[in-house]
Amino acid sequence: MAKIYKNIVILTGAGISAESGLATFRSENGLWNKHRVEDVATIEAYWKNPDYVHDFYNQMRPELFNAKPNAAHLAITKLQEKYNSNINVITQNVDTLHEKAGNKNVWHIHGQINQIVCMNCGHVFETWGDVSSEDSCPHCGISAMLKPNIVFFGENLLYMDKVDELLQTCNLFISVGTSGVVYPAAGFVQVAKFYGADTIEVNLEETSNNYLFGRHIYGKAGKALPDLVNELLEQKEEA
Ligand code: BV8
Repeated sequence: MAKIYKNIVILTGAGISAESGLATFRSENGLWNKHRVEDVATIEAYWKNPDYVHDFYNQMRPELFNAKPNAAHLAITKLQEKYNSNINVITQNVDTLHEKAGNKNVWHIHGQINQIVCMNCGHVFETWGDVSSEDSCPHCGISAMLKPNIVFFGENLLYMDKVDELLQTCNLFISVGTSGVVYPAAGFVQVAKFYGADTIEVNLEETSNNYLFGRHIYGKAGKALPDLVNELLEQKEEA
């Protein structure tokens, strides 16, 4: 009997952007192999050497600005347009490929590369240019307190109230391209399952929390996700 899902949540990680040419974090040539996490992605690293952290993200910004969405991102737009149910994207990615593909309801729980936050007044503004500790906040004017609006290890995630609401009401939870090692995102599947959702993991290979998923689709997201979207749309037709 074909199942129709009223509320769908899609969690994405670096793997969904891999076919757009962006490096993931934990593969052999991943970002974390070239930089120690402790030096660039912790709040302590930022306070110890803000310009070292700014430079890490300044170098990343042009590549992400030029990156193009791939078939996996576009498949989400197709699902949102044709499946006509409540479909939200919770992404750990700081790139804007979901938006470039036309995805709606995108929640960047680890922040965004093109956003800067002032640690003094909390003002968030957008830029694709370089930022340094000399720059001052356009809102409160104070300098040396600007940080990429990216959630470092040891910082709370963004939009967690919305995430809680989505996980408690979703009937289908799909995880795409994440290794499942970073919490609390890696635990979202557990919450969704507890509230009765079906769970599907789409990934290149087995992940750290794959035992939590009801179904696994192994392969590249650029092929596996469009196939899954077509399967869901066909089921909807049959119902
Ligand atoms: C928090 C910012 C509350 C920088 C990131 C001990 C145990 C458990 C948890 C903890 C612990 N000690 C500390 C913690 C909490 C910690 C954590 O989880 N640590 C882990 C590593 C042990 N979490 C936190 O600190 C979080 N905050 O908990 O707040 C708090 C408050 C105060 C004090 C304590 C707690 C903050 C987490 C966010 C950290 N920021 N990045 C940046 O993004 O530049 S994490 C980083 O990892 C990225 O954000 C990234 O999004 C995230 C997850 O990585 P993935 O996206 O999964 O990427 P990865 O490379 O790992 O995997 C890619 C996958 O894709 C692979 O499986 C690959 O096979 C697959 N793939 C590749 N190609 C394809 C593909 N799949 C399909 N198709 C393809 N073509």
